Amino acid sequence: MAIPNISPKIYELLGKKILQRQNHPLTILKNKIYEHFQKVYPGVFTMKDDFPQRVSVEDNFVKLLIPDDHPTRFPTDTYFFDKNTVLRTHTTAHDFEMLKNHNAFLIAGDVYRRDEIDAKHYPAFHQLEGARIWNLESLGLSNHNQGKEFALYELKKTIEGVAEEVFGDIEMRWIDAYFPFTEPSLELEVKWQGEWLEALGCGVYHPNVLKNAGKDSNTFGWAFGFGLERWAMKVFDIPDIRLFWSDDKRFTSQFSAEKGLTKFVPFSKYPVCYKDLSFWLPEIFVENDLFEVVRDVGGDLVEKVEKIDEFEKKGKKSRCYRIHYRSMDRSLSNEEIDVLQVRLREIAPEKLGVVLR
Ligand code: FA5
Ligand code: MG
Repeated sequence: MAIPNISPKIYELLGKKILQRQNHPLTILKNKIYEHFQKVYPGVFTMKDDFPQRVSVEDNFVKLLIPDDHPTRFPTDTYFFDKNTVLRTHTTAHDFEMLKNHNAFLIAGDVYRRDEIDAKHYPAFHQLEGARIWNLESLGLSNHNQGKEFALYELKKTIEGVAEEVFGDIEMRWIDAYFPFTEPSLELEVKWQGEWLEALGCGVYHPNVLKNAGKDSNTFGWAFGFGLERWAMKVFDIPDIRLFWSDDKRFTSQFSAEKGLTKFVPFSKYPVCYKDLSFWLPEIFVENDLFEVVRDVGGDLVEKVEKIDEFEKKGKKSRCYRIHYRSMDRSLSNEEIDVLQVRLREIAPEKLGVVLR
């Protein structure tokens, strides 16, 4: 996959500025979380959500100790403008700028990743980042272990406070996680449609990250990154992540800043249309490349892409993927989907090196 690898579909999303739409559920939720922090920690957190989407590889990866050979560093997973700048893959890229002048902050923004397609995944989503740092001496702590313990306690308490305010009384659990830039690292999962859904990642800043931020060695603290869509799906009962990007009035008209956290009333779903794509694999095949090609052809009509079959014959590998086409706002005709499918069959061999079966 060559650089730059930002497709026209992604460029379209860059201009959507969803967090500036005051009556959009993601903005309503973001404001609710901001208000919670203002109420519980008056004047402590500085809020900023207008950072540019294009960030340096340094800020997004290097200073966060994400190694050169980590998959997220490759154009298979991340959108590159050029070899030194990317579409931010997380809001943590902005921590360095904020840490220059603030000891506690919240950042919200749209982030981009090449990813699978289904009700929970979309190549663009929103994160709400939070962080807080202290100085060991000013808290009367004598070493980093005490700092770590303090920060971890503070972090959990802070997040549980938000969760309680936003979700009320719900089932959730902490699990151990790994991020190169925090130690320890944790994830919070919440129950959604009977399944555990990963709602945020967080942890105690790795000392080298704070060093990269220009802080002295007595500094310590925590950071978190909420997946705003994941929380919003739970809070507003929104069943599909693609709805957040929809301009369908039947969706947008249901939410307002005034009404706050209300439940979404689903409108009837239009029928789904399945089309399969079978092919022999080339030497190197990356699923994310297929997802992107399908998305480029079908846009938001693609509800899901799933692998349904796989076999090997005389050393050749075959796969079959099922593409679920469905529109949010109208019935699709078989002819119209056939046009997309023909187009897909044209460009898949060219872009992916597969041989169609
Ligand atoms: C991160 O992005 C870290 N920057 C979070 C963090 C910040 C950790 C500060 C420590 C300190 P992760 O890739 O797990 O972590 O994403 C964070 C959250 O974003 C996830 O928990 C999930 O809720 C949400 N998320 C991740 N991928 C997607 C996706 N494709 N679609 C929607 N939401 C997603
Ligand atoms: Mg994660």
